[in-house]
Amino acid sequence: MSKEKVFQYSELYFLPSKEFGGIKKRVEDAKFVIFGVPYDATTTFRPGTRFAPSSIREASINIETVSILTKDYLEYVNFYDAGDLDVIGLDVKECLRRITTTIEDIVRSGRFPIMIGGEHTITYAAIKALRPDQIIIFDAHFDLRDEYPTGTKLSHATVSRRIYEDIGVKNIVYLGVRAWSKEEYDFLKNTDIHVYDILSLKYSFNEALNTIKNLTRNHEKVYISIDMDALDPSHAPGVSNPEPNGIYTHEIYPILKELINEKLIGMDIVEVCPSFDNGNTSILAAKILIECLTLWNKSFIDKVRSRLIKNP
Ligand SMILES: [Mn+2]
Repeated sequence: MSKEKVFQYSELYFLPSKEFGGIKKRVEDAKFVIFGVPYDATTTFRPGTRFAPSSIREASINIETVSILTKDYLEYVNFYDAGDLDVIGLDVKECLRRITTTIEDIVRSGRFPIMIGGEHTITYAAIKALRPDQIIIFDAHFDLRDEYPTGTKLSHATVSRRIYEDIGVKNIVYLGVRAWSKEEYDFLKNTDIHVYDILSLKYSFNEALNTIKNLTRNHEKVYISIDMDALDPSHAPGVSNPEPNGIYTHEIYPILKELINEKLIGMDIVEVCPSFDNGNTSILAAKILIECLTLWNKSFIDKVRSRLIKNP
């Protein structure tokens, strides 16, 4: 007997389920698969990003599911929230191995992964599985140290260095960076890594947006990683390593609108730290995910529509 038949008169008495947006869908129908990675074992400053997936889900069921960029509703997007990976307490290599295997499964089934962290280290595993030809990273930091702390090669502060050197994805674009070490700066000088520093975003926003528009043009497989500390601490206070003078909420929306198209093959949102949040960071992360999902979904619909117009 189906659940609908059992709860014929009382169905409305139940709280929304804990899936993202409170929306329960069949995995068979899904184009996108969301999963959480509650992992923060290499965190060096404010701990607690392991609590972000459930906190962001909680936020998502208490806000409206409408996207202000597309005017679409999350309910119309075919996504499936698979829950969280069992990674708390694992050694970092095993955690990353589980993520890579999970994403390979999602891709093999013809779907797109969306990962909710957890600390930024988890992006490494997604890149390993997906092998994009371009990575766009929103971050206050480069995460390009060779070791951090000394002797540690794989951590939240070295993740992009490992992606660049070990996986070999060289086309990295940074948005919102405003804090680095001399070692990272010296390393950057000998690479083609592209940086839109925060001052160009802040003071020449329209110019920066115009160049951002063309960023994905020559690429086929794009991955986007959003470290919530890219945003200003006044907008996103609950992160592990806050850094003043960041991107404002009204600035990230038009940027996402330019970047999210049918070339996107996966994305993550990381570094929300509920233990240091007043609640706003989880809500903003949930809202950004709603905007991203509806934009991404719309890009596929637009592509099919333009094909139909060409070949009716
Ligand atoms: Mn960061």
